[in-house]
Amino acid sequence: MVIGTRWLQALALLLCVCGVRADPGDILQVHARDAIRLDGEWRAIVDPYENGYYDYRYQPFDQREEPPAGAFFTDAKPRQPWELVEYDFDRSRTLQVPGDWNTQDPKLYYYEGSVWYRHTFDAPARRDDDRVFVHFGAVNHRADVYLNGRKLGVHEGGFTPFHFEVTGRLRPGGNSLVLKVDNKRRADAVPTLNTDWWNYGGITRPVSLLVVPAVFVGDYRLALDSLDDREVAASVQLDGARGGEQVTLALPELGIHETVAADASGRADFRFRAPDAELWSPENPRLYRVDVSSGDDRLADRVGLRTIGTRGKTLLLNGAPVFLRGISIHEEFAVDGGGRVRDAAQARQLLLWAKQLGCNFVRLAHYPHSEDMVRLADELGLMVWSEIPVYWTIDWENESTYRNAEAQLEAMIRRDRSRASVIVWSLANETPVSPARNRFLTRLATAARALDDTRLLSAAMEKHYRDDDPDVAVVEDPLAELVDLVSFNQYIGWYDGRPEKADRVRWEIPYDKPVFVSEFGAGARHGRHGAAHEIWSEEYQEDLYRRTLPMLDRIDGFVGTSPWILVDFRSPRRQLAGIQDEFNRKGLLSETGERKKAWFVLQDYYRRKAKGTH
Ligand code: GCB
Repeated sequence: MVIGTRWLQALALLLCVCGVRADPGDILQVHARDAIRLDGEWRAIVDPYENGYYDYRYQPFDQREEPPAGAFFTDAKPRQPWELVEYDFDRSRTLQVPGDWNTQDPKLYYYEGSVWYRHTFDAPARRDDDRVFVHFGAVNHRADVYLNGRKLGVHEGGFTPFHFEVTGRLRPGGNSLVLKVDNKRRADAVPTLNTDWWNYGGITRPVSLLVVPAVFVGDYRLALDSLDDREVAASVQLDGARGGEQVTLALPELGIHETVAADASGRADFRFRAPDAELWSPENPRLYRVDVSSGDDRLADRVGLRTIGTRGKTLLLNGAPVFLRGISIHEEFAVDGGGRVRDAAQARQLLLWAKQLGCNFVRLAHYPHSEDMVRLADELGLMVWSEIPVYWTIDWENESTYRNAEAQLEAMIRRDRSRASVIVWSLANETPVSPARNRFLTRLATAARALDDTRLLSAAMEKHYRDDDPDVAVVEDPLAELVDLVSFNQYIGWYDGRPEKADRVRWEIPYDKPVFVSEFGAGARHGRHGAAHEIWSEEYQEDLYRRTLPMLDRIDGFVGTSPWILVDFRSPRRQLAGIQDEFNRKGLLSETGERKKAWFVLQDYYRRKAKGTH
């Protein structure tokens, strides 16, 4: 988006703030391009009073025609010896990007507020017509972004990518990119005030510059459309196109090379057969190289081909019944005292643990994880559930909250809809049934299907007990009508009675759809031993797993589970000293990767499921 005039800039700003989208111009699939990474040490100023943003009457500096030097985004220096400028990025501390701030400095551990980040860089080499974008993998939660003192826009939502076009705004050297990053929780945000995970602030995923031709591939998607005749459907969206441009899509290993002319909107649709293609599956995560090009622009990607669907209560991968041997994962890696996953190596370690457990499926909770995670899942052969942080008590009546949720859903789906690993988009987690919530989630479901009708929709729902029989658990929710996979979380033996209760509960789930148990679990401190009835002992957690798994096997239409959770994770809600110490202890691994006894129970169950002996 090139912003030519102040007026347009003001309008764009308004749109950004209200609409939550950073930029209508598209540049997706950045992993398939050469990018210039701006990662490393950035200068940072911690600004709890937002002194660099508001004047002393609490009026924002960035609404002024000529912001004063005191506005931090001007990245100013005194021009005269007597000039008062009360900050200096060059003398300020540094923070690592990508990275959360909480685990980089003990003083920032609990911090929720604004931090200014600044990075300087030279303009990349480009030809006359080339366009330049700055792309952010994720910033939690709100980012106000400025380049050379001018506002590029605002983005809200802590786990999805966004970008701005900066063509014509760069100086040859010494460009100043400034972000005000604010992770204050808000009742009307998504997620809302209350969550059971750490609210890591910062620029948590990579920042890159992308140089592309005037007309470039903004987005593309590709998926196996029909199993029987191995028909593949793909579409490419050019940005800056007038129509008529040639677009080529090739899968060289399959001998496919197709060229189509773009329509007036820059879109080119492809449909072809790939009779020799091997299908992607956890047992054989075959990926094929895909080259997409138009004019001088080219993307190089790798994709898997598979189908996912349901028939009655059966889940079908590539047309055959499949059982999801899953585990839930938070995007956190605290082995070395860190917090939010910082790089692909940490993401890989989490997924390798899941593989060691015998999983073929991971639930990436409770927000979109990094693109690395999903791409590694493609490579390692793990099916993925991906979700947005519509968690617990969202402000259901608030239209801007809805738009925020939908923007996050759209960004998640558009980023990952060519990933074979992703089989489920999930809309919500444990949300209380009400007419307003049902309307909100119905709209989200419609939006999700319009963006991608090749995957399953789900949501983690809840159960209740039948009034006339407390041993009969029922899953009934208007949301179940909207989704393809009926999923629910249940904590029998932890929040709900003792583990023995699992031995007698029966289930009533009145939908002709597959059933997935998206959470169960119990807390245990690694190394704490005791009898099976002693809470927090490894034996308690082990006993709960031993009793829960057979109970789940008794559910009609049960197609898999993702117990809570792979690794202990930080949560401000977990305050029991000596046991929790601000960690949710339901991990099968401690935060440093040590196995608890329940790990082996689940591993054994999954071995038997994999062999089909269960
Ligand atoms: C849940 C939530 C999850 C929590 C978990 C727990 O139902 O979905 O985010 O962390 O329970 O441990 O209470």
